Amino acid sequence: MSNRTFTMIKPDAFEKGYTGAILEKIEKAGFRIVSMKKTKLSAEKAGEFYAIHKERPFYGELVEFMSSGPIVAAILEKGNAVEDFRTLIGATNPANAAEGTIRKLYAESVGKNAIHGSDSDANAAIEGSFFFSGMEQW
Ligand code: FUP
Repeated sequence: MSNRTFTMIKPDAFEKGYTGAILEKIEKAGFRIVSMKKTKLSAEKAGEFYAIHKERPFYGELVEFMSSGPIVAAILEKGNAVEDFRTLIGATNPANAAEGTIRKLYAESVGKNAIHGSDSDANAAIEGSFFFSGMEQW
């Protein structure tokens, strides 16, 4: 069971001013913020982050969107972090997301879906290291 995961509040949610509400939901669900920063991805960096999706038809759009504005990146801590956080954010497509989930509340489409959550312990470590370095942070 993992106790850390990685998240990004995506440009759509940041732009609409949902950052505070989303962070409140995350903390109320029992996650502790280990590291957090507001930043902006270059297209190159966004492409690198999502390299696993390079062959998918939506890759170009995804990279363009993720580099279109500020994001908030964070490392979160809680028992069973990866799985519990995926439950909290809901399905990739907000149309399929459960009531009360972050994507149901704040996402507008499958592409502009408000928030990212790592899908495995291994990816949480890789993604966390992409934004944060130093033992005190990860
Ligand atoms: P998730 O793990 O829920 O973030 O979803 P995926 O890893 O399958 O997809 C990563 C990102 O690609 C999504 F957050 C948004 C984007 N995407 C699309 O734009 N269209 C799709 O059909 C699927 C994913």
